[in-house]
Amino acid sequence: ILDQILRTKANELEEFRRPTFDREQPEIYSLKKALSRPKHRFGLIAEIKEASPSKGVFRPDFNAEHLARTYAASGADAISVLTDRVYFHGSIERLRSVRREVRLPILRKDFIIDERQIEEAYLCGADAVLLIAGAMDTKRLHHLYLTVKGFGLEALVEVHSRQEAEAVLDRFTPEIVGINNRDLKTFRTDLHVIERIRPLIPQSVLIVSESGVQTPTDIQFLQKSGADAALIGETLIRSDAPEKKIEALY
Ligand code: IGP
Repeated sequence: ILDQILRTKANELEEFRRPTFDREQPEIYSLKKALSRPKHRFGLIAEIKEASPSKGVFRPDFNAEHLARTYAASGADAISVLTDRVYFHGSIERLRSVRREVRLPILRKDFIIDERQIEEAYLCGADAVLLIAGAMDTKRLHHLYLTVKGFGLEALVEVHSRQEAEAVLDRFTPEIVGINNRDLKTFRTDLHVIERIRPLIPQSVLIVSESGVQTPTDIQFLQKSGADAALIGETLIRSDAPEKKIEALY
């Protein structure tokens, strides 16, 4: 699926138009700071995602702004906003409107392959940008990482395997690494990938475990395995009381 998404993304970029507005809020909320002193005993990045390629639309009454306010009120440390339109039914406008709702770090979740998407994230009020190691070679990844830093933003560098982690670390040391538990070939999630990857990454790097987190036991396992935070989408989005769900998980 990743290859297919990346092809769609490259096509979309042919019609890319740079936003004409400036960033409304010059202040940048640091994801790194937020995750190094989480509000609960473990970090939480709560995700706003309307649909996904494996699960379709999560619920008919999806409301991004309402979710953002609920997450913020429940002690989320940061918000992740899916901005990909074709596969996740998101948009960059949604990120802008979520920005107006919360004073928390916002992560732009998309398939970033071009500098223009990073500038767009900055202009729309994002504080951090996802960079997927599996989407490009490490030279390009490092270049985009430096572009992100150049805008004063932070990057969450996502890996799924030991090989990807090793290749990234050979070239540079990201401040925040996301370990994606979802195998994009089979769509299966396995929280145990952290056990193979964490030992390769320096202690000083913040670790976010992404995808498939559902229970308090999952959170305890991830914390014990050396993660600093979990990035949770579906479990919270499907819940009719995300605030209670967060309380129960944390
Ligand atoms: C959230 P989940 O299983 O809690 O809904 O997963 C997040 O990890 C997932 O949406 C994700 C993702 C991505 C989406 C992880 N990496 C890269 C798009 C692109």
